[in-house]
Amino acid sequence: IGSTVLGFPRIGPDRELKRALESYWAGRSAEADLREVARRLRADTWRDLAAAGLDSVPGNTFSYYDQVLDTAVTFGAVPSRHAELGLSPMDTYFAMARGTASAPPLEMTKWFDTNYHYLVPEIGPETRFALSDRTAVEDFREARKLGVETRPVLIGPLTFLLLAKPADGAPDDFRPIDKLPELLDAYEELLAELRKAGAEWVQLDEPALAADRAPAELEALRNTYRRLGDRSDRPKMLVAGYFGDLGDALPILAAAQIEAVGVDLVAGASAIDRLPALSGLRDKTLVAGLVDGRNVWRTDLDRALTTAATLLGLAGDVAVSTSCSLLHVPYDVDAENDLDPQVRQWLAFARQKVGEVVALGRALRVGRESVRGELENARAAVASRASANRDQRVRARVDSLRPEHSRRGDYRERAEAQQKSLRLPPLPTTTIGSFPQTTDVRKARAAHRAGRIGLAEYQRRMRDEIERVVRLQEKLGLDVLVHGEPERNDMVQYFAEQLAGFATTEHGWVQSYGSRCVRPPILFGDVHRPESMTVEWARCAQRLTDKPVKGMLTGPVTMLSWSFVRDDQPEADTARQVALAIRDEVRDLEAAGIRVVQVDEPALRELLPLRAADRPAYLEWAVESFRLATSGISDGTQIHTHLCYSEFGDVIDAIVALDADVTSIEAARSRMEVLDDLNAVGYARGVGPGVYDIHSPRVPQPDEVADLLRAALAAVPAERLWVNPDCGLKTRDYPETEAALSNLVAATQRLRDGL
Ligand code: THG
Ligand code: ZN
Repeated sequence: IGSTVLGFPRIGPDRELKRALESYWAGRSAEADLREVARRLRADTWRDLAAAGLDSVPGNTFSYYDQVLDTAVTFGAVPSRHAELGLSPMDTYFAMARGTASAPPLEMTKWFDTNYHYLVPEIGPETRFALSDRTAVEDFREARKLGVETRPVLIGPLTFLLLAKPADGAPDDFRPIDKLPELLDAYEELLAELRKAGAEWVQLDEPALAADRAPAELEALRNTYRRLGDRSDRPKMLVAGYFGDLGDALPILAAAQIEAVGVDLVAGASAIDRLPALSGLRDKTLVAGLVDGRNVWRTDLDRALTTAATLLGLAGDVAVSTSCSLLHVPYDVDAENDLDPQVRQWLAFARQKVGEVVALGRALRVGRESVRGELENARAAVASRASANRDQRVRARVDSLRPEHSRRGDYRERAEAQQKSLRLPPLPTTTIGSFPQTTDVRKARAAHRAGRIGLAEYQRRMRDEIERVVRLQEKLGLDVLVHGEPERNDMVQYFAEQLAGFATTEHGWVQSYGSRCVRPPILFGDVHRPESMTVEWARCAQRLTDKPVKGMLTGPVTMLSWSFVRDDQPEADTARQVALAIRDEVRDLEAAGIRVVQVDEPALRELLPLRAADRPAYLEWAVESFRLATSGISDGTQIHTHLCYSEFGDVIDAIVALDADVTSIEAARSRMEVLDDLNAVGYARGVGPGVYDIHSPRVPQPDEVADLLRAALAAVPAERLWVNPDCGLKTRDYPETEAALSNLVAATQRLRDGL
């Protein structure tokens, strides 16, 4: 295999696929146009990867939407509600991804602990697996025609089934993994076709092995690769496990009848010590994931070579690779024009990482001398990064922290002081923060960014918008108002642009799901807040009204989770620095007369480690950093937090430990059941279970909202129950927002009258 990468971005260096998809969905272009854009993206990727000097180029890394969805379609796992629509294959695929008026889409959820989201296959006892789509084979032939021999990448059968959920109506004891033997029939057929088409290698991705696996699942792993391995009419198999140490699955793979094992030596560096004991590796290729596939730092090539050298005797052959697919990083640092040259020198995006893998492979095969220049440049970058980034004032401040900095007064006293200051009615109403972003607002932001309007004109337009939003909330009769966030695009990006220690990119797009992308900021150094970030906007809103205006901030865990974070110190230390910057902002808001501050942590659950053993340590720093950010104020200032989900599961105790005065959560879809979950763990603070789903354009009727509130009142007393939508309103229109909020207030009033 030599040098390779496990996968590559596919949205296009200029987000060509995003535009082609959205134009097709809007009916502005034909299927053939979309296919042509896709064909070009694939061809460019193969050509670039081959030209860069990779010994083995991954194939089948393209997807119109999601690789898990592709796998479901490949093996015929199309739910009947989508199959029965009678659409073309392409439109059936998009119906599964996005739904239609009559058929809801597959559920979407996070791909392990990354920020990528996949579609959850629905598997029931009736699912009939069969090789139904031959895209993987066609992709191989297409590349070969262009002169590139690829190694088709497939999701492994075990990971596919472990990520699936039982279809509606499946018996309670049914598990998708029960269908493994039938699925393997279809995999065997695909492997045989790939072999027939001429594929020498195939890559089967099994990242599910980086999470805790039950003994029966490990047994299924053994059986899977015994069965597939036994076939003679198949390509050689590389089974790649990534996103962590494979734990008990590693010896099983080492002993399996496969030709190569891929290990993630970045997220799972602990595996290195266990490799020498695995004699099964002696006749296999060890594909060493030495280049971080999901962060943006340039690799310390000397260190990687040292690691590679220790591996040489342990396996039949050692190949150099990325730790995981490069799907999770942007295309090209060279596309950035405004990056600080020093920071730029520390970075490697997908294209640069391909170069690193090639250099490492050459150093191993031909000798270090053959890549002397690359090694020297990398060494200089590593040295520069190690000597920069130290802000002694930030470090001294973190070092001086004591436990009392993360503690607030007794909740009952806080609640009393807050009620005295805020004088809220029972069942106070509020929103989560953002109001619809009108075209005028977007235009003003873009014009300011491009220098077409000056700061004063920009601020005037934003203030006008804030005034409009405040007046609207007063008219609707809401109790705790917000300024509406017209000045913000992405919340993490907004704060990153203002904090020292963060860089933002122009073109650093990473696919989040389907056609949607984010540009994660790069947290490269010690973080502090040179100036207040939100105070002027909040003050502007508070001046307009006697009602309390809520200040809106993003919490430290979410800032980390949605950024590329430095890897030269523990995340806990980085989180503390970010927390202190937010703490300064919370205090400045309080000093400016803002009596309610919301610190959102929608990503609290997202960073949860894949292995249960690692979770307590994570939750400890996550909770501590939130408390550090929110404890620098008087009892009378009310702290809210917002979490974008309702199934707390593993984080419910942490939510109690955050010690926020009010927590708003998603609940409309789970019919207030989350309140019982919170009661069960002794949560006794304010809670705002979302009473309507902002992800849908549907306007809830007052009766509906009143019913939900009645259900909520059965679990939470009126003094603690807040009334709010379940998330920000940024993506909605004004007409529906006004109607929904008006109904929300009317329903609340009805319940208040009955108290
Ligand atoms: N911000 C950041 N990361 C995130 C989210 C976020 N990760 C998790 C979650 N939210 C992902 N959800 C979305 C939802 C919408 C979009 C992207 C991720 C989206 N993006 C625009 C697009 O692709 O057209 C671009 C947005 C922009 O201009 O910045 O709609 O909220 N950091
Ligand atoms: Zn939310």
